[in-house]
Amino acid sequence: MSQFRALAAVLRGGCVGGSQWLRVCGGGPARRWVDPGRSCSSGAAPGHSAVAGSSSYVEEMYFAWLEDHKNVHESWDAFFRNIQDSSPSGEVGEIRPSALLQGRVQSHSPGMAQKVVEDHLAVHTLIRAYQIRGHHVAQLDPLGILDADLDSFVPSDLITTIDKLATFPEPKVTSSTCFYNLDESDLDMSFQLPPTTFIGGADNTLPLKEIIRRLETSYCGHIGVEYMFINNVDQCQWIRQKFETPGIMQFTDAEKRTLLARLIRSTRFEDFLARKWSSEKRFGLEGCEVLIPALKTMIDKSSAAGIDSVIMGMPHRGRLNVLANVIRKDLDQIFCQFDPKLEPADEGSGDVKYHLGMYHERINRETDKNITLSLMANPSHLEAVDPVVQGKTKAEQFYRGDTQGKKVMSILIHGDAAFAGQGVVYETFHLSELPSYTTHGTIHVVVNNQIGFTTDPRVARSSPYPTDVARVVNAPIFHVNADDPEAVMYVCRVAAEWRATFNKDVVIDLVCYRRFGHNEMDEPMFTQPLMYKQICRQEQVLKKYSNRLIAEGVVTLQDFEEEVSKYDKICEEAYTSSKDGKILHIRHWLDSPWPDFFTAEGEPKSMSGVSTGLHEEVLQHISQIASSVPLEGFHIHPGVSRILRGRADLVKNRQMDWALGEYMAFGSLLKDGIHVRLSGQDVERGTFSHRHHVLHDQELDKLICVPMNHLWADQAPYTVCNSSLSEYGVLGFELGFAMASPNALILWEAQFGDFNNTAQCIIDQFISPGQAKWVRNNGIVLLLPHGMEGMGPEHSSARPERFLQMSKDDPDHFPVYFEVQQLYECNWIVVNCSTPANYCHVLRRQILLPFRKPLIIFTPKSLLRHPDARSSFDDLAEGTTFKRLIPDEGPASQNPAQVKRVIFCTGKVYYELARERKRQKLERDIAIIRLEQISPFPFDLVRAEAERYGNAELVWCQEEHKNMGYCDYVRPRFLTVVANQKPIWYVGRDPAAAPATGNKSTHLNELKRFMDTAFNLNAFQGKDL
Ligand SMILES: Cc1ncc(C[n+]2csc(CCOP(=O)(O)OP(=O)(O)O)c2C)c(N)n1
Ligand SMILES: [Mg+2]
Repeated sequence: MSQFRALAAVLRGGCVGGSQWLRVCGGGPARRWVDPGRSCSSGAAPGHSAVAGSSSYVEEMYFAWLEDHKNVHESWDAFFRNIQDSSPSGEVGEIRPSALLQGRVQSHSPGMAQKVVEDHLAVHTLIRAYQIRGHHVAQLDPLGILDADLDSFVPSDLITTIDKLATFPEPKVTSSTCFYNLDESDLDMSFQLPPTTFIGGADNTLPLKEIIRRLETSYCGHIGVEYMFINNVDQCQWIRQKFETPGIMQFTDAEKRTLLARLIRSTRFEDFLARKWSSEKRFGLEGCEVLIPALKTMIDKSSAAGIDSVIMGMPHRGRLNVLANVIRKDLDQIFCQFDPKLEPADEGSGDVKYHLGMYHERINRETDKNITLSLMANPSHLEAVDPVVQGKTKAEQFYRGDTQGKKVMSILIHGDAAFAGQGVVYETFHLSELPSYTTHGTIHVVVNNQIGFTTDPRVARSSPYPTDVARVVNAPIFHVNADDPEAVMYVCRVAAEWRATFNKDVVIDLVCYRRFGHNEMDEPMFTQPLMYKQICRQEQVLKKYSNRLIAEGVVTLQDFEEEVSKYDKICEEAYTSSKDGKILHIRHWLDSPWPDFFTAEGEPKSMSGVSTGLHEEVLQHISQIASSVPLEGFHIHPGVSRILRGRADLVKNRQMDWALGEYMAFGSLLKDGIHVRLSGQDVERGTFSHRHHVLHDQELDKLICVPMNHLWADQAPYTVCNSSLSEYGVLGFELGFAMASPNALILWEAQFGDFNNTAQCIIDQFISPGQAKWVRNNGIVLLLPHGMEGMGPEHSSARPERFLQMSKDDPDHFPVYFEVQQLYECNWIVVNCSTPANYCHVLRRQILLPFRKPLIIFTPKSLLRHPDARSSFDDLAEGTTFKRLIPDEGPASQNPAQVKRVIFCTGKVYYELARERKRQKLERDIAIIRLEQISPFPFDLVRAEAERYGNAELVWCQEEHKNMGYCDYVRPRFLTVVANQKPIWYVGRDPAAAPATGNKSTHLNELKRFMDTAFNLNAFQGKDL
């Protein structure tokens, strides 16, 4: 708009900025720089500074224009046209333009020329205002009663209707008209359009009336486009082009018929369920039936763009409909879920029908290409599945080498209240652009029924729209009225194209309504009486759209009715055959099958024990890489160099510390083609600076070296990635990643185990019960730094008690089989390893097992560098395995009958106990036994030890407080082991509310007190059981 400012100044007799070179803004893409001294044929715009004081220049332009309008720049053309149009005689050809200008200025109104400029400025501002705020007045609510942005205010810089502007008499009175100083006499005036709009189509100028009309059509109809916050000009232009270009929203008759057919399926499916099972909860889609054709459109367009796998996550609402009509699950399998007499055939507790997942490969009818659709099983916990879907998508992309998301993509469906309210949505958005977490664009669809259970949006969120969270990642947001199916299909098309073009997230806000209560049994009139009075009057979208297509002649009433009865018949037939099913196979609802890993029946291929030992050469090779820099000329930090030298010294003695033990596990699995991925906050270096899996060149920015990827020529890739500062989102993501393949070791490390509780939902709803609910295995590993080291209440405890409380092994039952069978039956494995070798074994076992279980490892902090917490290479040699329990191997074990006390413990406290025992010279009297695998409980090995030390009293010692740690879990199991014939005494900290004291000396006093008890052989004499 600089030319207008310049001209305004010129016409006011001033000069602009003294610049000799002004940018020519008008006129579309052919932008040029012009020399002010050049002749008119250069086509300089009217804002040119050379105009200053030079009426002859204007005249030159004018005469050139009279000869042929194309002789001058289009902005001059518009300028002269305006003057001509507003000339009283209309005979401008006979007068000099300067006189004309002066004439206008003098005879009409002194500011007329200036007004021309100001009006142009105003029009440009107006266009921009619509682009930014048009969505606020878009007609988004199908019910016509609520404002989608929770505000009925019309932004003062929008005109909104031509009528409104044109009917205001002079002087202009309203804020909207005053804002621009435009009035009805301006409506027919033509204005130059800036290059930042496409409303002109092929025209560069348009009358104001038409400008407003087109802006209203583009921005204030049934689609509200929110995108002007995006800080990328090309992306903004792309969106403008998609929504502003006149007539761009076109559908062929065939497309309209397909849309109608899909709407019929969506609507009649819900009607059918309602008819057959009127008192069953199904969380129907009524009021947003358009979701089905919407998803199908996105999938069609994405398939056309090359996508062949779509992974979806969604909540309860409309889920059965999506399974039936998008994924195309057999209808009889859906209907048989409603049969209360159905017996479950698979082990596990199963889940309600609107939580189950599904995986299906089919031909996309629109593109004739194969496409795999999966809907992830999810808990009731709204939005919790979002990061899980992203992780699974990322993994599929990774394993297929789809580095740009051109083959695999995700679609997430949300409820309006949950999308706005749940923090995990934000956490998931923040993963969307991170290199190791991006899925290269997700299409989000919000089923915005303007209610959450019984709660109105105005009390459920502070943002205007439920979708505002997406703005943080510059995702465009398309709000659309769900009762206009074509508008919905159009935004779906654009969303799919956006994702294919920019590989970034996009949000569709499907503004709809919920025809019934939260579920079919609920009475919505209790809480939303007016809304539901309107809903009662609201015609079904299918009816509205079919009437429209019949009126347009696209289909006949007979066609429509035939299509409806065809689908009704399909439903009836499926209903009949569903009655034959007597058994419910949850296996048929698996979202992530691993067909090659299990037998055809889904069983492990073998149940034999696993040998996790390693060849000496493998140990030597890995340790050599772990203690060196495999890249020539790489400059590492002297501190890191010292650490690597320390490792080399250990290796010379065939010894390893914790970091080396981990190296051995990862390195050896990589050798066998197992992908290893370690993710979490600061994992690359390691919170405790022990790991250093990524070396940073000290002289070249961003030059890094990952030695683990230099182990073998044909090794699997190693991914180690510092995550965003999130637990819920990132753990969910890694859990999803681990679903994609059994041949990968996926680990998430908490910075401190204490922080795992912000991911509690993923642990409680997915990791612990995942297999029981959804019959799918998952081998995710949680590394949770844990230990009472005087670091205060938030840096001490990974809360072992919580994991153990959720372990399903029966405390009162002594199992028959151990090792593999016991692991097969558990819901997860909980370990606290005390040696690097055992840590390495348990990680290797995780992959060598013929099935997958989540593995929770309480990992050490001070032990990382403890001189006693080391292992010999011999502990990892061929033939060695993971030790579920480490017996005492000192003097006590040589004469067990003499032993007076056996202290069972786990983890770091072992080293404190061993030191104190030595100090008190009680090595013959007291045996110390380490439980390395806490759950499932090694009943067999504990019994062997208890029997071996038959005369000794049994003690459980832990450093945690009595109401925490392992005590409540192990005590009943010990009693089962000794058949309740002996007590198991507790030694440890007293009960407490916080996991640890914040006071260092209190910490040490507590330690001393329980150590004293542990080695006081009279401590329990005379005490009751
Ligand atoms: C994390 C979580 N908190 C609370 C609930 C209980 N709840 C179930 S549905 C619902 C309302 C959801 O509203 P919305 O997200 O708008 O979806 P709609 O049911 O309207 O489709 C609530 C609060 C839940 N399932 N999950
Ligand atoms: Mg809702």
